[in-house]
Amino acid sequence: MHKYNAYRKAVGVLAKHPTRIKSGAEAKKLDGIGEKIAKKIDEFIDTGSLKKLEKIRADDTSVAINELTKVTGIGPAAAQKLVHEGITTIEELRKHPDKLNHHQQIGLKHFEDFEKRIPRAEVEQIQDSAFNEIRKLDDKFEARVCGSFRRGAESSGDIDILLTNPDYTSKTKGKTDLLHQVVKRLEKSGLITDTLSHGDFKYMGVCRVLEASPGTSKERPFRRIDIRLIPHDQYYCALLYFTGSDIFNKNMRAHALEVGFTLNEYTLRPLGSTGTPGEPLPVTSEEDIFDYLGMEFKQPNQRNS
Ligand code: DCP
Ligand code: MG
Ligand code: MN
Repeated sequence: MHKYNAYRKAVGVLAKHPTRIKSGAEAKKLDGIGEKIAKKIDEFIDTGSLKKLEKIRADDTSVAINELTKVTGIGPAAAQKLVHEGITTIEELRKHPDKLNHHQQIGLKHFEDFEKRIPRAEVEQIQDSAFNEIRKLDDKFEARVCGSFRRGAESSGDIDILLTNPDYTSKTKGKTDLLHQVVKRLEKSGLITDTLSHGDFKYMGVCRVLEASPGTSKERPFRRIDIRLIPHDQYYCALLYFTGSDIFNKNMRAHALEVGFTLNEYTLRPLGSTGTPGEPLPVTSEEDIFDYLGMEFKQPNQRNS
């Protein structure tokens, strides 16, 4: 007999039994209950649960969490909360938009598009469109697409733009609205279509360009775009960091510590004898950072691991 049917039959037999069964051995005397099910009954009576069932439940939960965290803005904690509320799939999630914040709602709206890779040629097209607008706003802006694109990838998961301007340095007092100006301009031009989050230095949003081929105006998928405004004096540490890869960064930071420096996305600082970081070192290129650390320079396309 098939396992499923065996369990169904056992359930029926137990349900019909006039008294409460108190052990596997007692149950086994009944028609339709064998050794295996008797053992499960003992396990349940002894421990109050079934290991196998708990494992299936845990596996189902982790599959659901993996699925839901694919939506941008849904982290493991939010996913777990949704699963506890009975939402385990993207399809279910679509029926409950009220349970999501703005970022997550946009993530869900473009779920299928955001799962797609962005071909290199399209990243180039988005780059040209964005840089063209940025330059028109203020030709002192320097902008650069970093991330996997700068490492030479044939396709990328998103578009990471670093932005800097000599008018904005780490010494600049007060608020800067340079990033807000840029985002407004890119919205007006139609490149940026949605915003996930927008601070003074970090923007996360959605963009889209039209098909490049002449004569058609077919729309391409919506794409994730990140823009960061970097103080001019911290540009090269940021460039190094946002070019990645994340693994390369981790290894380089570990090496920096070994040779007495602390490196992050803002600065490179020497560590004193007590381990206290000193003043940021002057850095005017990525090469400078490799030099300070006694490392051979690696081109972006050699930084994939
Ligand atoms: N980064 C990092 N550590 C993280 C996240 C990011 O060092 N935990 C840095 C290195 C990444 C860069 O930021 O290259 C951009 O982050 P992305 O998540 O956009 O990663 P990639 O651009 O490398 O890959 P993808 O093509 O998936 O966007
Ligand atoms: Mg990226
Ligand atoms: Mn990114």
